[in-house]
This record gives sequence, structure tokens and C-alpha cells, in this order.
Amino acid sequence: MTNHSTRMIRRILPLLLFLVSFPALAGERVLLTIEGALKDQQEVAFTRSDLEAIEMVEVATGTPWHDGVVQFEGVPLKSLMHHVGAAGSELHVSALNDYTASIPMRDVENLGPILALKKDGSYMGIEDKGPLFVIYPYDGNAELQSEIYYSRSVWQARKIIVK
Ligand SMILES: Nc1nc2c(c(=O)[nH]1)N[C@H]1C(S)=C(S)[C@@H](COP(=O)(O)O)O[C@H]1N2
Ligand SMILES: [Mo]
Repeated sequence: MTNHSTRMIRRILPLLLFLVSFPALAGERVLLTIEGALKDQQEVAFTRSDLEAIEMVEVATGTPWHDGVVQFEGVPLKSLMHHVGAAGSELHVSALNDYTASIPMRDVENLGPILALKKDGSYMGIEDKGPLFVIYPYDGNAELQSEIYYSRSVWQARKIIVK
């Protein structure tokens, strides 16, 4: 091996070791925390892969924020709430920009909202209203095409408090 490539490896190896030992820097940062009325636990933190391991579904729908029909992929809020043993009647969902909305557990059980991670096959970045966007299947139910449900469609969602 040349001196040059030995030097390259010496330089890169510590960086690689650093990245594998800090999953947060390798894309496994916490995207969501859930707290409040939960069975057996105080607070649960989720990375992208934690969320994807629960259940992923697709919802194709138009929204007030996009042109045409969009293909969203994400975790049904219902599965997420079962996963954490949510025992309450309301979710206080807050966003990175401190917007907060209250979502009745009734919606979660009956209306099929998801916590979307992907839009048309790509993970949503913050500039794209991601990384987590509460999406209802608006196109499937005219009642959902209203200010009430749009206001519950929290983008850049970061925390859920079960009340
Ligand atoms: N993160 C975040 N989500 C949000 C909001 C917000 O300000 N921040 N506004 C809500 C409200 S009240 C409505 S009616 C719609 C408004 O979307 P628009 O401002 O793009 O019309 O998004 C909802 N989701
Ligand atoms: Mo609104």
C-alpha cells in the first residue's frame, strides 16, 4: 500500500468509528416522543426505523398543500397508540414550530389518520413539512375536507401527549 492510501485510511477510520458509535449522526435521531397517559411507561422515543417497524401503510389522497393526488406512507396513529398502550381520549400533537393541535382518540380509532414519513416514495424533509406529517385520508371522506381536520393535520410533528 502506498503512503498516500495508508494516510487516507488513518484519516477516515476514526470518522467511521465515530459514526457507528453515534447512531444519531447516522440518521437514527429521535423523530418523535410520546408521553402522558400510557400503560407501563412515562415517555417513549422513536427513530425513523422504530416507527417503520410498527406498521407502514399507504394513503393516496389530495390535500390542501399539494397539487393532485399524493402517495403518503406512514404509521397508522391507531397502531402507534396501541403500541404505546395509550389510555386517553385525546392527543395533543405539537410540531417543531410549536404549533399544537388536539386530535380526539375517536379520530384515531375511526378515521384512519397516519403519521406520514414519505411522500411519493421519498422521506419528507423539514422543508417538505416532514419528517412527520399527520395525514387523514381526505379524499375518501368528504367530512375530512374541512378546516377542522386540516387544523389537525400537524406537519413537522415532534411530540404527542396522550390526555
Ligand atoms: N406544524 C404546523 N402544522 C399545521 C399548522 C401550523 O401552523 N404548523 N397549521 C394548521 C392549520 S390551523 C391549518 S387550517 C392547516 C393550514 O394549512 P395552511 O396554513 O397551509 O393553509 O395546517 C395545520 N397544520
Ligand atoms: Mo386552521
